[in-house]
Amino acid sequence: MTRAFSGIQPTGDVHLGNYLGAVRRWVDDQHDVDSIFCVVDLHALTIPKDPEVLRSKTLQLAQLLVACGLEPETCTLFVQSHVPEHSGLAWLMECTASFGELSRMVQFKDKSDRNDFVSAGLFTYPALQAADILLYDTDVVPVGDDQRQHIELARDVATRFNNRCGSDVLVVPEHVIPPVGARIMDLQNPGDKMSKSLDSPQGTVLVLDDPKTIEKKIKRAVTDTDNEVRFDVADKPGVSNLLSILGAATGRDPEALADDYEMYGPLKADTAEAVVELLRPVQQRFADLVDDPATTTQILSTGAAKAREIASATLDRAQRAVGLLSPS
Ligand code: AQP
Repeated sequence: MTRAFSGIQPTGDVHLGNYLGAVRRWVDDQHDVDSIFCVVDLHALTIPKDPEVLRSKTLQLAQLLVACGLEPETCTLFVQSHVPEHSGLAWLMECTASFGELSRMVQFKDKSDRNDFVSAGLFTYPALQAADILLYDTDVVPVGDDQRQHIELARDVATRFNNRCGSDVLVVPEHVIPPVGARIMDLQNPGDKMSKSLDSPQGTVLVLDDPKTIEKKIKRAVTDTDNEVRFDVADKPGVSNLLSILGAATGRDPEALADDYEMYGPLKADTAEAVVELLRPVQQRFADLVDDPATTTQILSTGAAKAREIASATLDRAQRAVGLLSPS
């Protein structure tokens, strides 16, 4: 069976971009592929965090993923730091990726420009991400468009490792990026992608925003003055973003949807309504789960044990292949 692996950082509140670009497809495909999903808390450390906030965001994110529809009896859901093999393989990947490759990562450039303190971990984190993926003999990595470059790096690093060690030690994965919703943009700055760590509360629709807030944010989305509804990302980024959101929420083609509208008002109203309806069941399930942390903690513990079985075999194989002496 094809194996899928993907992760999400507990760096803030999950937004509509995370949901449409990644999480919803994890949920939709979990019965068709062997699915492994991870709350990547080690990645969240690349930018300093309050320890208490990180701990509670990690649990809350796991609860939200279950509320989104991940079924613990169907897929494997765990927290990255509960499986120490991630750090073990990351070192081998850091020693396989080149300084030049890591320097070319667009996310590193963006995030290092936005932060006063730039950790070494922020620079090397694509190598940890490669390790996350490669530990599970992953065939496909369902992600949003912003992760394309990192998955390419994981492929290059796996191929180089295999070439150096003279065998097929690591499976070279493919990324899977959705045709619609792969890059949801900030509603106030449609030139920037919607992001957890960008300080743009009015431009970011959170999965747990109440219906009135969602409606307000979408109705105030930046468009332009000519009132022509057309899907044209370069010329009309704000309008195209709304069409993408509506298309992703309703399963329709954003370009075709444009023909249904002559003015921005109705487009915004329909987009807001579609998003509210899409998120309503998630919010209801989350409300049931949030006061019962023990259930999610148990799910994560079972998930980590399942994940470790696969991860420890891969790490051992990679360590032997690279020339590390076996302890026994
Ligand atoms: N705007 C987006 N549109 C579509 N997909 C998106 N993803 C993120 N932003 C968008 C996808 O969500 C998954 C989880 O993302 P992540 O937690 O690994 O972090 P990220 O990609 O760096 O996204 P954020 O929300 O902007 O977080 P911060 O601000 O912490 O970096 C990934 O599959 C991603 O592609």
